[in-house]
Amino acid sequence: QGKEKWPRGDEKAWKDNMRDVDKDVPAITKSFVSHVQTSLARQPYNLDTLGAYQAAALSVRDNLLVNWNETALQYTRRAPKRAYYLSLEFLMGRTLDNALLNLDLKQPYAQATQKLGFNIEDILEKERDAALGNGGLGRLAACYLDSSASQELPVWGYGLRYKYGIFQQLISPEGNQLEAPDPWLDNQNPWELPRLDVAYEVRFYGNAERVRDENGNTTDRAQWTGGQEVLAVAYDVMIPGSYTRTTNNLRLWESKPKRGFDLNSFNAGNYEGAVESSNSAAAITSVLYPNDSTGFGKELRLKQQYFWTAASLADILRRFKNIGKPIQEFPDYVAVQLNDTHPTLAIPELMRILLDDEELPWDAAWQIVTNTFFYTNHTVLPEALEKWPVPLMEHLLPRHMQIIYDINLFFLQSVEKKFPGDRDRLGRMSLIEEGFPKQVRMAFLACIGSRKVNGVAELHSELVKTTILKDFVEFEGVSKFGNVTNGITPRRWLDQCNPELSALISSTLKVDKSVWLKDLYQLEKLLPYAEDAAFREKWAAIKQRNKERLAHHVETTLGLTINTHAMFDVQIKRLHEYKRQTLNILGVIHRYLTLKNMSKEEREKVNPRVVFFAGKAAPAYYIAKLTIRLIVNVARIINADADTKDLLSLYFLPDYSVSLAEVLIPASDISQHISTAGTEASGTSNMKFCLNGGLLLGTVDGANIEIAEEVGESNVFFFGHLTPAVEDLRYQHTYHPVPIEEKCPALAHVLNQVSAGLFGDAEVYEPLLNTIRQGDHYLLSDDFDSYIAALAMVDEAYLDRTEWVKKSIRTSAKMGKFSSDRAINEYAESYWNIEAQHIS
Ligand code: B1H
Repeated sequence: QGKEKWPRGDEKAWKDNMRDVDKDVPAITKSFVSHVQTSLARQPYNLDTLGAYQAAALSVRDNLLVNWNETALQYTRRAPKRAYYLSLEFLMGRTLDNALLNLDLKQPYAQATQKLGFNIEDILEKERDAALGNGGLGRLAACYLDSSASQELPVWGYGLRYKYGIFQQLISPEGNQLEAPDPWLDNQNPWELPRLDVAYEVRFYGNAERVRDENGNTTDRAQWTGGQEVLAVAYDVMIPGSYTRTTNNLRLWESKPKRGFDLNSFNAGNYEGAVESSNSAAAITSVLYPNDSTGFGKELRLKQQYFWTAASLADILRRFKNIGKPIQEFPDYVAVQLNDTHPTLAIPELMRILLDDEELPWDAAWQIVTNTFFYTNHTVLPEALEKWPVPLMEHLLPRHMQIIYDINLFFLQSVEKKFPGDRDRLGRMSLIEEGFPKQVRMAFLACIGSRKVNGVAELHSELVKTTILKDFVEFEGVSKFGNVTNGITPRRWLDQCNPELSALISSTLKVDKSVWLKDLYQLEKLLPYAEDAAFREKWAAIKQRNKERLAHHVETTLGLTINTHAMFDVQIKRLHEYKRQTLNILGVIHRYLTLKNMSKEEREKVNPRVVFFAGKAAPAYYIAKLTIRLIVNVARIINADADTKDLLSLYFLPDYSVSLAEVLIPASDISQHISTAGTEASGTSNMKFCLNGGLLLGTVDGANIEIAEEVGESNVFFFGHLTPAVEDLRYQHTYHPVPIEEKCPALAHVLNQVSAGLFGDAEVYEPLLNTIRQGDHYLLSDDFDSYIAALAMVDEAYLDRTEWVKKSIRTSAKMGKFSSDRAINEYAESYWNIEAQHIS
């Protein structure tokens, strides 16, 4: 180390000319102008703000690359154990602002661009979101990358470079969601580095032939040949840590045809056939599936999963082999986190490599595999548990299907040993679900192939152990099953989205933000300031300006004027029945009807409220789309009602995204997290709102529970039935249904008004209303009255503004636990066994 020979040429000539990170305004100005001149080939007189964004981005990227190269070099030299986060989704949002803040270069960039005639905030607004994810699961992956780099942990992400991210949501005049493609790569992406030299071949279809030994008996090995071969090409995205040199890597794979065209069919004059293989290869990474916990079964999705896990494992294995250690030591150098079951094929794929290529015996291979992988479950909803039809797997991945059968055979033999004669148990635990067709249960495969399994909040991790994986806890012992409560990065979700609050915190604590942003428990020191009237005033004034910023955004994008003196009440998340946006909109209607019935005098005592919704529905999720339509049409009626519009208004903001969340979250007084108890695994936006001083109205579910534990129940608004009651209530609905009129007259009245056409097209909403009238799987009729009561308590509390602001300060002050730094350190220490690497 240090003594090694300089690789080539004159060492001094290299070192004197190596670029360092720009730090001062002159260097930044020079780099910016140089990118305008050469990279963009443009002139000052015709440079628009988009061009300025591109030049700024290219210049920041140069800085990132300096650190990124150095980080990679030092990791290679030290060869520490590394962790890899395999996720089909990375919901990154915008990069420039985050990179400037993490590098502590925002000020000098603002000055440099100012001098050249641009406003940095306008420049930042030109960036398109990188929206390679659906919702919480994808954004969690992005927060974890930020925290890994900030904590100087050697962690890489692996994902897919979708040509189209999550669809763009449009709302038709009738209120229907329409989906348009998101061609996010159209204006070039300065944040990625194509690595055309890093490419792997990935096979699909073909035949798997068991290898026979000299006596003609089949062995554990097989040969997989034929079929289709495509190429996985790497694109690297730099992930800067906050106030550190560490810049990690997110490697995204793009699919390409192995050959541009097939020469044989080309010669035969079959042009279509010649380009066909090229088309289907490119299709693999063309689009992100927009389902978010609903609906599977598409062959192309399974192809995506295998393509990505195969390329990632090949890359990881190649890096491991460069260290020169025996394959048995693989788990000492590599930990792989499976983000949900989507990358579960990595388990049979590593088995295939170890058996067929490395020629290890089965037990040795299985030993390595089960010490390498870790599996995070993100949902216990039965419809979201991945299962793949056996015939499809056999066709697409014949060798992997053999391996899965073998894993299952050995596994069930060991279950049979522990629970002799328990056939029901074998059936329940089999990796193969009986039926037409048979299906592979991916969560079970992920569970038995992993060293540890975790859920994403305390309650959810308990539910994993007591419901979907109960038999596995009994068989493998409870110590394999853990919890890592989710977290969020305070860099993006406080410093970046709420700069004024961040500055107030730094000046009040007299601590530089570089310190408290990486030690979020320090926020506790704000607690005494809840009693300080001058501080409260500043705190409240910042919330007010954030509300005005949101109002301004809505005004400029939608042309709507919003009353910023009203309470801002926000529910933003994917549309899903279990998240119960329907409960919220029916509550809004209830409030509207109540207001309509009030006298003028009574109305004068009412605090005005503005309700915001945003979120996308899966394109084929009919009920979720109907909910959007109802919200939009309720908004149309009540925002136009002169009797009530100053007291209640409602907005559905189209095309929810990370960057829209950054405007909405700091502006909220109260946010809603109202899933049926036991259905929302964690939720992460709840943490974001609270960190920004918004109060929480929610059910006793997911991470809401832990938030209340931290901030105290007096600072949150809880309502609704608890998880243990849910099963019984559902049973009642099915076997002893009580008409809604009897059970919950207030709700029945609201439903009847919708049915009667108060918000237009009466019959259109019947299928949505019937989900409540019949079956009511998500228990709206059970929770409606306590929901309305909780909303009234929120109104009541808001009247005492001093007390409200105290609650707001106390809430934010107690969010230390929810930093993704805490979460990622738990993974690093208790799961992956990796250590921080300081990059000098
Ligand atoms: C979560 C998903 C999910 N749970 C399948 N499950 C998907 C499942 O496209 N798919 O196939 C996409 C997403 N996402 C969310 O994860 C939970 O609902 C949240 O409660 C949780 O906070 C988040 C992060 O753990």
